[in-house]
Amino acid sequence: MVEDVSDALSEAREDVARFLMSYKFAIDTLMAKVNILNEEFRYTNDHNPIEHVGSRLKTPYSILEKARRRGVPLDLDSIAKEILDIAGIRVTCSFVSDTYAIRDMLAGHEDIRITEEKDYIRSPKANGYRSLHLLVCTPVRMSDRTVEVPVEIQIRTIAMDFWASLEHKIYYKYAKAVPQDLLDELRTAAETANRLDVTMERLHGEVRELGDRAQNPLPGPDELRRLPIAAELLDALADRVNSRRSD
Ligand code: 0O2
Repeated sequence: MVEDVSDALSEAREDVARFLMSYKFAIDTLMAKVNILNEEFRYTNDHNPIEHVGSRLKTPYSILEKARRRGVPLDLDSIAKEILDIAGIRVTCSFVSDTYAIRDMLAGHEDIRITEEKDYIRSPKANGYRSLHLLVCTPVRMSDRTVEVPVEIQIRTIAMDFWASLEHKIYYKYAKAVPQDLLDELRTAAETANRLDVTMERLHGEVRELGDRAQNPLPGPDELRRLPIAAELLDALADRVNSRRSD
């Protein structure tokens, strides 16, 4: 009897380990893709949109807790169908426009299928939370089969990440019962973080424009003359000036 229970337990532990393994491999697969983007930008572009990349695999305890909270039956098939953020990746970007650029780059991968997008940047949560959430599916090749594994990708700016990390800590410190005045301050802080993002994006655009101008200064008169349309215009102008002079 004791042996039966012990066998059943070790079998269940093995099932859970195998179940979680596919999520870990999905994270590894996607992290490799994001890291390639990161390296590529670091070496070949003047601006790297990626500041930081992290990942996490939900713990069995956290998965069970979420399943119980959501009323999901506690078997692996139901959990696989209903709990879609067992694997998570977070990409922290410099600017808001970078978050969408990263989304588009990921969407361009043939083995990344975006199944859901929650844009909490354009439509922030009531508490002020902002982030772009993508639910994606990616194939993972195991020894005997290929499985499609869901991964939640959160893409946000440094300012959004700073706010979310602190809000998360406060939320847990107060065991999810945060006093109203603190909630109000958090909302105000989220608005401040948003203003910071807007300002940094504008400054980034201005600096970029200055850089472009330094590299491609406005054409001088000789260069202008070489452009057919400009030469035509200059000739027409010269004709007009000459005809005025002779009047
Ligand atoms: P962890 O430890 O970060 O994974 P639910 O998953 O039930 O909360 P939903 O609608 O399935 O709700 O997911 P949603 O809205 O896409 O958010 C899921 C994840 O986004 C959360 O995962 C957080 O990481 C993050 N998030 C969402 N809202 C907030 C928020 O108000 N504040 C902060 N700091 N983070 C948020 P987990 O599982 O809660 O936590």
